[in-house]
Amino acid sequence: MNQHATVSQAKLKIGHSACPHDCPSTCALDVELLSDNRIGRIHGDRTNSYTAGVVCAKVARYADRVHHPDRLLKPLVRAGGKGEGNWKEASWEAALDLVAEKFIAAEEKLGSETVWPYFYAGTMGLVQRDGIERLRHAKKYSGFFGSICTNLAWTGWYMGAGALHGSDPREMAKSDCVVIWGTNAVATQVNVMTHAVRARKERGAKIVVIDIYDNATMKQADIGLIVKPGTDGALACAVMHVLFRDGMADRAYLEKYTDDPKGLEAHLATRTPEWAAAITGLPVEEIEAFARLVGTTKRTFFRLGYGFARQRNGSVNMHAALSIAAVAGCWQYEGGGAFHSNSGIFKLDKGLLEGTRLRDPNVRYLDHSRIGPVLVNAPDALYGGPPVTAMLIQNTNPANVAPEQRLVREGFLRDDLFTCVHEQFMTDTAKVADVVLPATMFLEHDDIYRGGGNQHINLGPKLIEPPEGPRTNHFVIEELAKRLGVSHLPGFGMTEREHIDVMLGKRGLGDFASLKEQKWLDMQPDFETAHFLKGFGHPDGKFRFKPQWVGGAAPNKPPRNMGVAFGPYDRLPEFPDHVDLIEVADEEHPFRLATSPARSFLNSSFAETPMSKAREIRPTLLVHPNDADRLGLADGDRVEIGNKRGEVVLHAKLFDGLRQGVVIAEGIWPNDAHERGEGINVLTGADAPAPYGGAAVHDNKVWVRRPAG
Ligand SMILES: Nc1nc2c(c(=O)[nH]1)N[C@H]1C(S)=C(S)[C@@H](COP(=O)(O)OP(=O)(O)OC[C@H]3O[C@@H](n4cnc5c(=O)[nH]c(N)nc54)[C@H](O)[C@@H]3O)O[C@H]1N2
Ligand SMILES: Nc1nc2c(c(=O)[nH]1)N[C@H]1C(S)=C(S)[C@@H](COP(=O)(O)OP(=O)(O)OC[C@H]3O[C@@H](n4cnc5c(=O)[nH]c(N)nc54)[C@H](O)[C@@H]3O)O[C@H]1N2
Ligand code: SF4
Ligand SMILES: [Mo]
Repeated sequence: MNQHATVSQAKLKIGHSACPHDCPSTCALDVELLSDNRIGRIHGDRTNSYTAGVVCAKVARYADRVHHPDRLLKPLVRAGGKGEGNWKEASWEAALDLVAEKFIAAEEKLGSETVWPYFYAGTMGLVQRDGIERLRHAKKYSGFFGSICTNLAWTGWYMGAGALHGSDPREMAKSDCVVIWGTNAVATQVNVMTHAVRARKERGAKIVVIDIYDNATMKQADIGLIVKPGTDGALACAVMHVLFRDGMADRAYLEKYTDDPKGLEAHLATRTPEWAAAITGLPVEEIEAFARLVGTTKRTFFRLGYGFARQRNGSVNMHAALSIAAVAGCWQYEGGGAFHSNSGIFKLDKGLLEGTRLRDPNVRYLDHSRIGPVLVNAPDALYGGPPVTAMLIQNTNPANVAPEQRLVREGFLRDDLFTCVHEQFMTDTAKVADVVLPATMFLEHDDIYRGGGNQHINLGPKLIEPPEGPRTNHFVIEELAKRLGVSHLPGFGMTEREHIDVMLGKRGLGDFASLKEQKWLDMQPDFETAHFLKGFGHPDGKFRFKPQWVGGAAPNKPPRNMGVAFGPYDRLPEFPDHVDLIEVADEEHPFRLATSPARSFLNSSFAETPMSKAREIRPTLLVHPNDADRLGLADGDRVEIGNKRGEVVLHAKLFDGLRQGVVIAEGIWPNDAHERGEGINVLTGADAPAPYGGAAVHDNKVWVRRPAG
C-alpha cells in the first residue's frame, strides 16, 4: 500500500452530520474536516440504511458553499433607497437594537399583529427553523400558515390514509414494480433511486415513472408515462377501472379495509381508458398496459411525490393515485403499498421550543404562499387585521420563490414596511430588506433533523467554527427576545443543546450526547402499522375512497381566522376523479407551464455555487419541436412566456419529451438571471387552491411568443 496515502487518510478527520436542506432524503453525512474551520468533501454515510452512502452532487461539494467568497459576514443596514443595493455595515448590537426598535414602534402604532415573522425550510433543523415561533407567540405577532410546499400533497394523502406515513421506503428494494409518480427523484431526492434500482438489479423489478416530461428520472425507467399537467386523477381512475373490469381488484381486501368499494366501482364504470386517454394525452394501450402491470404485480410500491400535487386539483390527484394501492391490495405485501412522507411518525414535542403555551388563539394567521397579496394589503389576505409593517425573515427567499412575484416585490418596496432578513447570501429578498443579518450554516451550529422521506432522526452537531460575523438563528431569536422584553418566558434562555435534550427526553429517546454517539435513531413503525394492516388512520380504520374534504381531521387545516377551507372546495369530487380546477389552456393562453425543479439548484439555494451555475447554464424553456415550429422558434432563441400576472424571457430548448401544448421551465433562477430582473414566479398564482391552500406552481396557463426587440 502506498505509505503516503495511508498517512493522509489516517489524518483525515470525519465529522458526522445530517443534510439540513429542504429535501425529503435528509441524508446522513460524513464530512471531511480539514481544520477547525474548513471542510473537504461530503459523503453519504454508508452505514445509514436509507442514505446508503449516496448524496447528491450539490452537497458532496458543500465546501463551495460554506467557504463561498460571497457569504454574508457583517450585519448591513440600508443606506440608500429600498432595493438600490447601498448598505452600511453595523455591529450586531446596533443592528439588533434597530430591529427591536422598529418592531416596537410598529406594534405601538398598529398592534402586535402588524409584525409578521416569516420563515421556511431553508434549514430543516428544528431548533434553528422553528425557534422563531417562540418569539411570535410570546409577542402575539401574526401567525404563519406555512402552506407553500406540503399542503396540496399531504391533504390528498391524508384524505385517503388518515395518517402521514406509509410502507418503509427501504422496502422499495424488495418490490417487483416501483411506480415513481410525480417526483423527479434523480434530481430532488436521489436516494429513492438507490432503493428502486436495487429492486431492478436484484429481482428484475420494473420501474415506472409518471411525469409530464421525460426528465432525468424517466430516463432511468423501464416504462415512462407522460401525462398532461393536472390529469393524474384521470389516469388513476382508468387504472382502477381496469382493475375492477378485469378481475384484478382485491375484493377481499377492499371489503375489509376500505369505506365504499362498491360505490367506487360503480363510479368508475364510465372512467374508461378511452376517457382517460382524451384527458391525459396517453395512448389507451399505455394505460391498459400499466394497469395490467399493477394488477398482476402484488408487490407494487407507489412512491408518490410532491410535484404532481402542485396543481390546483393536486390533492384530488394525490388521493386518486393513492387509491390504486388499496384497490389492488398491494398494502398486504412486503415491497408493496405506497409512500409519500413519514412526517407523522416522529412525534417530537416542540412545545417548549415553539412557545406553544404562549400562543393566543385570537391572533390572526396569514398565508405563507399569499405573501404577495398580504404585502400589497389585499383585504382578503389580511383577514380584517392591520397591514404588515414589520417582518423578520429566516431561511426563505420569498422575493424569489413565492407566487405572484410582482406583488411580492411591490410589497417589499413599500416605504411603510420594515424588513429584517437573516441570510447566508445576498438573496433577492435580502436585497429588498432594511436590515440584513449574516447567518451560520449547518456545519457551524447544533441542530436535530427528521427525515420526511425516510424514518430517521439525525443529529447535526456543530463541526466547524463559523467565520467571524455570522450568528445562528437561535442567537437572533434570543437576542431579540431580550430587547423585546420576553426573554424571561418559558423556552427562552436555553441553548440549542438544551432544546434538543428536552425534545428527545420527552419522547424517551435519550439526549444530545447519546444521539451524538448513535448518529441517528431509526423510528420506522413495524410492518403491520406501516402497511395499515391494523387499520388506516381514520377513526373506523378504513381507507377512504370518499374523502371528507372539509371539516374532518387533516394535517394542514387552516387556523380559525382563515375559515373552514379555501378555493372552490365545493367542487372537490365525491370519489377519485378528474376535476378541471386547473388553469385550463384557452385561446389567449394556449400553453400549460410547469416550473419543475433543476437538479443543481435546491429551490433558491445553490444558485451561487460554481458547479450549479455551470451545469444549469441559463434560464431555459423546454418547448415541443412542433410547437416551436408553429411559433417560429429555433433552438436557443429568446422566448417570452406570459399571462395576466406578467411575462418572463428565457431561452428555448427544443425537446420532444413532453406533450404538445406543454412548456417547462426548470429551476427557480435568481431574479436577475432573467432579463428585466424578474423571475419565473412572476407567472405563478397566489390564489389558494382547494381545500387547504398551497402553491400550484406547476399549474399555469401561458402564452409563448418571440419577444419584441
Ligand atoms: N416556481 C416555483 N416556485 C417554487 C417551487 C417550485 O417548484 N417552482 N417550489 C416551492 C417549494 S416546494 C418550496 S419548499 C419553496 C422553497 O423556497 P425557499 O424557502 O426560498 O427555499 P430554500 O432555497 O430551501 O431556502 C431559502 C434560504 O434559506 C437560507 N438558509 C439556509 N439555512 C439557513 C439558516 O440556518 N439560517 C438562515 N437565516 N437562513 C438559512 C438559504 O441561504 C436560502 O437562501 O419554494 C417554492 N417555490
Ligand atoms: N435538485 C433539487 N432538489 C430538490 C428541490 C429542488 O428545487 N432541486 N426542491 C426540494 C423541495 S423543497 C421539495 S418539496 C422536493 C420536491 O420534490 P418532488 O416531489 O420531486 O416535487 P417537484 O420538484 O415539485 O416536482 C417533481 C416532478 O413533478 C412533475 N410534475 C409537475 N406537474 C405534474 C403533474 O401534473 N403530473 C405529474 N405526473 N407530474 C407533474 C414535475 O415535472 C417534476 O418532474 O424536492 C426537494 N429537492
Ligand atoms: S439528496 Fe437531499 S438530503 Fe441528500 S445531500 Fe442532497 S440535498 Fe441533502
Ligand atoms: Mo418544498
